[in-house]
Amino acid sequence: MRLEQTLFGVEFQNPILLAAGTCGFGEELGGVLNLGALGGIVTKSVTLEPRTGNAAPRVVEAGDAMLNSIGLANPGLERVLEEKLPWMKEHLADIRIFVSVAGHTPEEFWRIVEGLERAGGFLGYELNLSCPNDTRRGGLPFALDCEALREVVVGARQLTQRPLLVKLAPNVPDIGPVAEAAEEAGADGITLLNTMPGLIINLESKCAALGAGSGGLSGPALRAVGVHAVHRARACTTVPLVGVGGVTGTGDALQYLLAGASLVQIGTATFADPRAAQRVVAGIASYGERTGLESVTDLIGAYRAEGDAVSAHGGRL
Ligand code: RRO
Repeated sequence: MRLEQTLFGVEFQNPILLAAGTCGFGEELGGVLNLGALGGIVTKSVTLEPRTGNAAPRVVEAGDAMLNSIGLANPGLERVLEEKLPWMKEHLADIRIFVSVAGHTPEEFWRIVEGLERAGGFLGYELNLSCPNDTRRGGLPFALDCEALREVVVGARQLTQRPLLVKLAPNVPDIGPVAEAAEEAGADGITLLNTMPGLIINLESKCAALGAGSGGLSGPALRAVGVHAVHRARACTTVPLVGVGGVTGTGDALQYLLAGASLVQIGTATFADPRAAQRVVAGIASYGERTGLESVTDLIGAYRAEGDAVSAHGGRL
């Protein structure tokens, strides 16, 4: 089975990417897995200024999930331009790189995109409008408010010809209209989903297990939420979708493809097994051989929804 596909005008050698926040800028993982064997990576979210992040502990296990409050720790735009992008340009030339961008205001997003535009070493952007750990001053993440989302995306669209992904949040009543708003505002692709707000309380101290209090839940517990979101977004939009949430094995990635995702990101699983993404690429290839498919694109959106119940909002559940 051919794993390659052309998206956003370029070829992806396979549909598996590492998710934002789980691979830094690639350097840290280079020694333990062959990044060149993947479809691509999404960098840690970049902010205008460097951020040291939230109080420790920043990550705790939660049964079938993980809760994090990293707090956007990153070196900031200038060091990304000076150090990270040149490194990626030299070492990761064969894979597709999206730079994740985060800010408190629309202007911050735009200034980062403007700053990055003069650099090489990456394909496009993933606008992180959905971080649960860095809500903009007094407000909600942009992805919880379609008008706020629209403003950021429309402005960013005017600044770049590069592919623009928009990353959405799980905690909305219906992801369909949010995905529609992202497409209408100029997104070339939509990433579904970021982590889900969560809280773990330590029974001894009666304090939060995370230093910052609440955090974002990820891992297998979130997979069905992500697959459903991709299916729902597929019904409402035409741009390529990128599925993320709870992929640990081949079958999980296949579900996202069947639901309509063209690309699949692996995040939390990499912490337990740095080679998880490589394993999934090999697993998809052998699934294709076993089932006699010609191309991975034959799988995308092949979910048979005929028997689904119809939901209250008129879409299929
Ligand atoms: O850095 C974080 O705390 C973080 C980010 Br930017 C995000 O988008 N999602 C998440 O779960 N954590």
